[in-house]
Amino acid sequence: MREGSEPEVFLYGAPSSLYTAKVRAFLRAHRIPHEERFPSHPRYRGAVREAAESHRIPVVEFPDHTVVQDSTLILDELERRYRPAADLALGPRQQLVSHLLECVGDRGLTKPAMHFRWNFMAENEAFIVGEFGRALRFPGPAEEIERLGRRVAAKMSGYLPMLGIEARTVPAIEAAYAETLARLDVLFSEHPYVLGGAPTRGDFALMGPMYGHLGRDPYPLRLMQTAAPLVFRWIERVNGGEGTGPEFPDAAAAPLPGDRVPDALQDFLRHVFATYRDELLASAERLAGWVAEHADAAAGTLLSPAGVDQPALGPIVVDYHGVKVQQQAMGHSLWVLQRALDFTASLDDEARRSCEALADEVGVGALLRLKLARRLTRIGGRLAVA
Ligand SMILES: N[C@@H](CCC(=O)N[C@@H](CS)C(=O)NCC(=O)O)C(=O)O
Repeated sequence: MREGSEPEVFLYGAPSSLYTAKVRAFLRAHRIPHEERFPSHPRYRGAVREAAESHRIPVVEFPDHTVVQDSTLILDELERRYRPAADLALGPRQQLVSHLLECVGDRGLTKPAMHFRWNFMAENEAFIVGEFGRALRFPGPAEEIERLGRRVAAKMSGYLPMLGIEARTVPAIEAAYAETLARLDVLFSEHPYVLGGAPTRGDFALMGPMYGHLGRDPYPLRLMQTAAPLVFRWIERVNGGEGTGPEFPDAAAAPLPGDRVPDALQDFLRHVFATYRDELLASAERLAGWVAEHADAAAGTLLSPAGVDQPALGPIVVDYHGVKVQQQAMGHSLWVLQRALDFTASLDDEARRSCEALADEVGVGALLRLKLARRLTRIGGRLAVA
């Protein structure tokens, strides 16, 4: 926070939370005066959680009492209020990339993020249990922090099967993540940020998994520092609001000119979407199944059973780098994807052709030509058909 300035944003979240990392990165990179608070804060318990209509973090409250949950909607609101010059300067292809990276940050790297957190307990357990406990009760007696931390840890680690993370799939998850790190390391050896010399929305989205879990839990942090030191430095640069940093003294502090998308970033997207594309396409089929079964669902009909804000839409089988993975279809991720589809549809012919050519290049052409069986919306923090 700028010294002596009043907070302009209150961020309710936790250091170990994936989606909080995305919002925090925006606030830090843009040096916006803010105050981060735990969900144990009395204001959260007393008013903010109810206003957010969600039990999830991050939640942001502005001094005018606007409260927003969902990291994607929070970044929309922050962009509306702060109008970041770098994002406004992006060309259509670069904007498409920002949307694709928002999809990646949503669920495209969840498998390595959850695997490297929960399947390396010898290194991670004390840290992560403590982190969860402190978010709920700090300061407090050590036993109480541990008891609360273990309770949250049991819930979160329980998500592994529905994400398709099991002994049989772990080798593919680890091999794919090694490739992810390698491709990002090349990217950040050439550019300070994903699209050049200034951080943009894609950087923030990627910070969710790459920092929130993979860049600070003990085991994956060591892995990143040893296998991909330039990815680690990118994290420091974004969170520190470092600008182009000492590595790139000559880089212009702006996105690349001419709507250029670095080859190394295209390589990274091609790699992640080689499987994430199929997860999304299979999820879209599940949505189509739901729509067929609820042919007369009025606009506003919730897709989730009571109490479920981000519904799983049923089991899917996906080819994940050569291994068949059984997991749940992801309703919320289709809502994030819909934003990319809306963006492409809003373009004039020339820009759309250029974006579609890029999409084909990185293997997401079919995804961007997808028509969801119904438009999705969010009502009271829950997923619904529009
Ligand atoms: N789509 C939401 C996801 C937020 C989310 O799932 N946050 C996690 C912490 S990183 C959470 O609150 N989980 C609670 C739960 O799974 O019950 C966003 O982008 O903000």
